[in-house]
Amino acid sequence: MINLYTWGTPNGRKVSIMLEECGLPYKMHEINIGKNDQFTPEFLAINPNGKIPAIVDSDGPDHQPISMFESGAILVYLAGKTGKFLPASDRGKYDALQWLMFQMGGIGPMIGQTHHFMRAAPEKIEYGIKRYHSETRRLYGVLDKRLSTQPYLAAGAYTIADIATWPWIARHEWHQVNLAEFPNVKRWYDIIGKRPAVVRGMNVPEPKI
Ligand SMILES: N[C@@H](CCC(=O)N[C@@H](CS)C(=O)NCC(=O)O)C(=O)O
Repeated sequence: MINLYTWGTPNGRKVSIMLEECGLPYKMHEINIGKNDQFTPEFLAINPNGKIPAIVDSDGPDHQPISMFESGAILVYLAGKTGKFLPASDRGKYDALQWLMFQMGGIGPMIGQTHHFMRAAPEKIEYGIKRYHSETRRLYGVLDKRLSTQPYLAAGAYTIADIATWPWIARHEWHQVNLAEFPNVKRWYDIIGKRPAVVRGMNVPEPKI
């Protein structure tokens, strides 16, 4: 059984989408980051970095338990466990991994900063808003160009690179990007958004009104 420690954020939903896509049974534990649940000793024992998502798989390598943090590493782990969503060929695998790293090092942190400066910061700091919004738009441009020649981000197939990126693009209204300006991203976004596992994974945990 896999225990998933998560909250309703793009990084958390990457993992719930992957678990749903792989058809792996899991038990979800809500870590309310607004209430600082991520800093309890019990959770820090699983992720010393104090951030969601994390998993504990009772049936890890050699059938021994394993705990994992960092959403990208968790996706690679689950792809290895199931043989799904990471191409078997070296060329396909490295292509998927480079786009996964592009998400982990670019899309996630930069859009995260855009959300912070646009929505969370107690004062509206023009410099921060401009800096991260223009970087966000630049990253959308990279995605759009890539998706103008490819159906998915990597290896001609739906992979963990798409699973990692999609929940961030799902927050396009938060970071004030009009998808109509990035038609290839929009096509990709619409197709993936119809996958039943994506719909289910985006409801973990159920959004609270
Ligand atoms: N690189 C990490 C980032 C994780 C992350 O930033 N998680 C956020 C929610 S999306 C969090 O737990 N924030 C709580 C905090 O920073 O205290 C990953 O991809 O797993």
